[in-house]
Amino acid sequence: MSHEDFPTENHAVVTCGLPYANGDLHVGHLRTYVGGDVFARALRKLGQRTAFVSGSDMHGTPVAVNAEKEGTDPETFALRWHETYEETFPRFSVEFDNYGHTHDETNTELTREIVRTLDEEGYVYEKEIMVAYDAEADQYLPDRYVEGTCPYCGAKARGDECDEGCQRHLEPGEVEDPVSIVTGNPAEYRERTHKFFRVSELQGYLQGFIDRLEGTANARNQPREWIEGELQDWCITRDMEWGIDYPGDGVAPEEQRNGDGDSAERRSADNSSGRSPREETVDGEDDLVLYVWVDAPIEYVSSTKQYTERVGADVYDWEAAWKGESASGSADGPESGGEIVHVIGRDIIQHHTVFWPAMLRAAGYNEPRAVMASGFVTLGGKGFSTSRDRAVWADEYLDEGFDPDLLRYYIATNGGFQQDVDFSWEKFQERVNGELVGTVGNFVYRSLLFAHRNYGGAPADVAGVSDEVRERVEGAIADFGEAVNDYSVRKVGEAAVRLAQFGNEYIQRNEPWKLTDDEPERAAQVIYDCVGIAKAIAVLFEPVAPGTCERLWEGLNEDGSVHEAGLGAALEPPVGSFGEPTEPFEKIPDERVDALNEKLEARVAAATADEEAEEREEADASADDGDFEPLAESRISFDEFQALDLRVGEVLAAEGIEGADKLAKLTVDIGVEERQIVAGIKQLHDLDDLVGERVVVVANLEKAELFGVESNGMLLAAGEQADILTTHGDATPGTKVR
Ligand code: B3M
Ligand code: ZN
Repeated sequence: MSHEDFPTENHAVVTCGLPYANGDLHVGHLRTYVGGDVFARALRKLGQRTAFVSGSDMHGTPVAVNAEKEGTDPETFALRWHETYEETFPRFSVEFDNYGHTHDETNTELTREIVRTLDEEGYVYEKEIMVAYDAEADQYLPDRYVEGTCPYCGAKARGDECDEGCQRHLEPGEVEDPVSIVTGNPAEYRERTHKFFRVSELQGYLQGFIDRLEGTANARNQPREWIEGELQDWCITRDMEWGIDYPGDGVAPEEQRNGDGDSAERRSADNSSGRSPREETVDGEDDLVLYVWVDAPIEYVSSTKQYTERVGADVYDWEAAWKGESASGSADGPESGGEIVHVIGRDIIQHHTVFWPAMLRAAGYNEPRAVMASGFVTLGGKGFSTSRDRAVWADEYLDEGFDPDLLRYYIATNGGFQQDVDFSWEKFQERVNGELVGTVGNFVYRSLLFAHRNYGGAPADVAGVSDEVRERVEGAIADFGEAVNDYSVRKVGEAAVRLAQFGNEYIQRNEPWKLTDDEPERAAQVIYDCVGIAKAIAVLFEPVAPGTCERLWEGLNEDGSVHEAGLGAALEPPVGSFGEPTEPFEKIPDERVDALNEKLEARVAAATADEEAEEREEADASADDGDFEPLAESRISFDEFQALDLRVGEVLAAEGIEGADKLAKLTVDIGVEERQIVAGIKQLHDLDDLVGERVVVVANLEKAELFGVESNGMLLAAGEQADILTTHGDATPGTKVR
């Protein structure tokens, strides 16, 4: 890539994180897809050759688990959701140039080819590891089949990701206290041979990469901690049936496709290696497929390839984007040709800034130029939850009959892209009625109506827009270009709204309605200027409100489609005559918002009640006698016990650690000194009440860093509810506990 400002001569490709084909889409999902769509449209407006691609993520445990719940096979299940997504995205004007899926032939073959290359280049090795296993269900428990505690931050975590805490990727075997989601039993461990990708070998490369990476600040900064620390190799196979088989040597691709093939490698696999009897009798083979995070990002490339296959390489060449040399000359690694921009949710930054660039590098592909990671959409400050129906659904929005452009505008411009946005219908209404109806709609409608009534369109015999207006439009074009180069979706939207604000002020200041009789030439100039501004708004606002802008464009009798118009069109003279305009946006009445609110509040209340009931059940279960951990088998000597330096402490201060659900930072007086201690108690205790409490501290525990905060010691606490140990007499801080 060039790192030159957009537009460049290179082929750009904008991708959106692939939705797992496992359930309905909600407004939280749409944030990323609308953001990606706005950005891709904006790049095209600048004249950048751009492909906008994505696809459905068909594999992995997120799909397998949900298919199993429904009693459907994963392929049928995932294909059904894939078809739904394919239909839903365009209804929000999210128009991918290609929308494929990870299970199709293009992606299966390309995945195999890339993995083979990694293998041939020496980036893959085999290792015996312990993987979670459920003896009762008689199956391995990869990824989401198991839940436990994150070893890094203590949050509740899934087998392969700390989704509620630090957002880290977890390797098989890393999650602590693993419990099977199939039976609820504690998982056992079994030894298995798996394939590993030597990410650690690319550490030096990745350090350079992260310095070059553009995009949102969260995506450029968060990975430093991972890339600069110890980089783990990455297990790229899983014990399951659903997925793409690890490619064997010399086996024709067709024989291994679709995760249910009968490859030579699999047939010769060691049958005594602890595979479940159930699986053996069903298909008599060793189920080892690629980890879903291998074939998923490869779909970005496959989808671009399918686009080229459809339109021809002269229109768009996928190889130029993903493998080609820079059009401006220099050809080496980072300087190579594509402008690859990944638009994702902030929970998958690590995959896109560590594993994926490592894979691309090792396989000889171009590296991403930018990663734009969106914040989440929340409800009442809490994350959406699909399973609890705490969400605003995509279909629900459409069923309300709202124009998709309203939601696009709201989620694209309400706060910076990386900020979390708390969804509310009032806020939605406020933005729609204020900026869309009040500013943009008002200006466009009143000027065009005046122009139509008095001149039948843009007044004739006007040489062009006035200098003042030309400068304003040029300024808006410059702001738009800067917004794209800042990766700011919000500022892209703001450029047009600001121009409309100016338009309102301009027409108000010049009062053309007072000029028509006495100063007809000035009146004509002002109205011509306003039509020019309206045309510029259609061009500049198209990325955010494509449907509305196309209608406006047609209303102005302009040629072709506003989607094809470049930024230069914003300065071209308007065609001239046009008919009676319509109002671009409609006001949302208060009653409408009240009804929507009522519905949403009831839903959030039900979700919260469910959650609380579940938490109580969990607490009761952990208090249950039958649930005690078995006593330790080995005994320790008194000397060994003495080695523990346990002290009485007094809590001087306690505060939550921002961004961490469970962690609190405590200042504890242990007599000899004050200690900063991080403890996983934030959700379980009222932190203010802890101040002044006596506690017991392990004073000689190695220092640790949790969520970037140093912890110098540990509090003793009992059980899941972190019942904090204290003293009952007058032992002063610093007293040793024996
Ligand atoms: N399918 C969805 C997620 O984790 C996952 C994205 C893949 S992008 C290559 O948000
Ligand atoms: Zn974590």
